[in-house]
Amino acid sequence: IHEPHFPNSVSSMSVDIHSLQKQIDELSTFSDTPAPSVTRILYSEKDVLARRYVKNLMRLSGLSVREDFVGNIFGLWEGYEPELAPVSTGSHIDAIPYSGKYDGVVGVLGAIEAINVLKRFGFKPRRSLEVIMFTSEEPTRFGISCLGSRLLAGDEALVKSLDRTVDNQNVTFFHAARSADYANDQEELSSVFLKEGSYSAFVELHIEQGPILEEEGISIGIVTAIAAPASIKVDFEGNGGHAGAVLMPNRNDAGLAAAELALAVEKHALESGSIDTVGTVGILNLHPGAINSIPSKSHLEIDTRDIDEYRRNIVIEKIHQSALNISQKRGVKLLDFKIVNQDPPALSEKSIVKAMESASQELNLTHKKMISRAYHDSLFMARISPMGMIFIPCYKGYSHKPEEFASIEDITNGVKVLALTLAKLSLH
Ligand code: HGY
Ligand code: MN
Ligand code: MN
Ligand code: MN
Repeated sequence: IHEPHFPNSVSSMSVDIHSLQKQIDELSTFSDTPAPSVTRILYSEKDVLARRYVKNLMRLSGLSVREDFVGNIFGLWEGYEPELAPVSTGSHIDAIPYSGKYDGVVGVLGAIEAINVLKRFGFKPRRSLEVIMFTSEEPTRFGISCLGSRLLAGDEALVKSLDRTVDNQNVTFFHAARSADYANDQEELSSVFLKEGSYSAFVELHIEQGPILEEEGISIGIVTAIAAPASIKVDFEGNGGHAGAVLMPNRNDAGLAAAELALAVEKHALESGSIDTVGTVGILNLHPGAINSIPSKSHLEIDTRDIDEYRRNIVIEKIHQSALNISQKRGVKLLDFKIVNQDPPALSEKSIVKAMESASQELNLTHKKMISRAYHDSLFMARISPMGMIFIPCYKGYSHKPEEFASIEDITNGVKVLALTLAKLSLH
């Protein structure tokens, strides 16, 4: 009979911080932009190299490794009751252009190290433990955020839409997936869907990507909810023409329509009635992009979020209304207003929040409950499994830029809380 093997003197759990730091640094070298920035795009040559690096680390930790058709990578440590639903943990390693080396990576390399910590300790998992590296949490290449975890959670409409999705070099999704040895068709993609109950719990370790923990000198964030993200693609079309010859009253400038809509996004977010509403126009392209040619086409992509889904949806409505008014007023055609995703928020499972809190307590780490304003793979794993997230502080809350930084002490604290939380959930 297996009495629970439990790390009783948790303080002696040891994290190999030098190897972990070295791995974070090595992984960051698989990048399409020069250090200290990191750019690692779905199915690119650097992404494939980074995947190989992670699979190798999983194998070195004695995990049995498998991949699904969209490229989610799983590393399993079988428990002594392998028929029970496993406990899973993980995050992503893809990186948006010119970003940092900790976003997502801490939750993948840190999860593998958490397994090493438990093995070093002689812990025997009851429920198997599975580390997941999710494919493409960032929307960079095909405009879809959390592609891997959305598919694990099951999304037929997404599989269909991928069949006609191309990136900005006009490469189709399936051509890119095939080039990285993953899915060839929709049927293989649908085989990725997981059944409800596949996991008894999912826990993600991630940098906060906000300033609160550092400002308040708190070591661990216990996430209680993840904000509701949405993204919209908009295309305007006007007549364009010669910048010198066309007089102002005769213009229908698609560039100015986009600029006015971008300001409207800011206005609607500011006037939502809550500080929790945000709106960003991170992509704004003008065609033909010549100084002396009036933009005949404009393409903008809008990211808007809120912890309150209803309030966020009102902002989306107002943005749509503004786009129609601007096109009317300026005689510019609104070619397309496409809501790419409009996701509900997710709540963490109470029992997992408790496990993370008691793990922090037992490790004598200060901690606080908080919401995540960034989205994560946890947002979609919450659709098929009880979910929890552990935050660690990051320098000035910087993220999605090369100055992103988390100290090895904070990463070590996060790994220990993750290891102890996984141990508790595995014995549950
Ligand atoms: O944008 C986000 O919230 C995530 O970091 N990709
Ligand atoms: Mn035993
Ligand atoms: Mn990110
Ligand atoms: Mn992330």
